[in-house]
Amino acid sequence: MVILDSDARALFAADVTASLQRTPRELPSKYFYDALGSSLFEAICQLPWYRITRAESALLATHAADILSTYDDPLDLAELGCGSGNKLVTLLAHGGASVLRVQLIDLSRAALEMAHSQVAPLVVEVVALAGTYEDGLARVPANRDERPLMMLFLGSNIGNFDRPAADALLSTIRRTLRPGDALLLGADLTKPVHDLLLAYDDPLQVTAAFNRNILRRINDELGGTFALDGFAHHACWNGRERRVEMHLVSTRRQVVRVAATDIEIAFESGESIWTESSYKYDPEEILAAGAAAGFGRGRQWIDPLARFALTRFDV
Ligand code: AVJ
Repeated sequence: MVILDSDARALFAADVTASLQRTPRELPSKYFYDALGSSLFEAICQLPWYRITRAESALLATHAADILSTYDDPLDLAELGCGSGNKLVTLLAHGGASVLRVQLIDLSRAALEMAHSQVAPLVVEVVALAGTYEDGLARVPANRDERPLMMLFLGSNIGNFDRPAADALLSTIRRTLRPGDALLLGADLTKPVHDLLLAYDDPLQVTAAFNRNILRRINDELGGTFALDGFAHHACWNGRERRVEMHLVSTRRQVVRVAATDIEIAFESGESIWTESSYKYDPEEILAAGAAAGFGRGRQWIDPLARFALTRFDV
């Protein structure tokens, strides 16, 4: 297993420090995914109120052969943010295509190990890259051969980026690919606000634990002094931006220190840390974003009940 390591802890410390000092205060959502955070996310995927994963897996299982059609000869896959690897297994099991090499990219080593062990028996070779999407995209070309490659960017991970950043990421993906390659993009669609809020503020409070875990992680890895009971999970719909936002709201006046960068932050009661945005899309908007990034017209598979779309863009 190939592991990339830029100085992850130093980057984490610098990002935490800069974003906590911003107005409004923020924390980058990519730091949710340490071993515990990735496990909590896997639990979220099983919640009845969070339908993204089930809807997407069902689309993958039903349409795998169609999604991988046009590939009569062996191909390679690469997945940005593979998590547990469950979706790759679904695609490989139902696709009927011959996949030689799979490149796995994820921030969490625990997730990578799990994905690696699930996917390895089904293909010839697995390359695992621990790092950000940017790290992974920079490495993918060096780890491939002449075979066509399908890049997977699933689970509505694209929803964590604001629209300009999502467009920029799609362009980067497009530039990483070559003619004959493809991108399979999973994106959650706009739906009634009540359904969205239940998905991000579930009655079992698993999402609240997932959200607060970022503070636990700062405490453990950077010498933070966050009181985990001093921050409340809050999810809201921002209709103007068409995104669900997650926040951690300080329940009292309190001072928090982070030893790694020697900062001290005073929170007012009710002051929030914005931890995540999950942008929601319309099907046509996804096609337009792909076209703007330089892809050809996409083919879509939509779950009309859960309101989730898979789109295949060819290069
Ligand atoms: C994995 C980023 C797609 O935004 O829906 C789940 C993460 N956050 N519940 C999402 C998440 C709260 C998820 N993504």
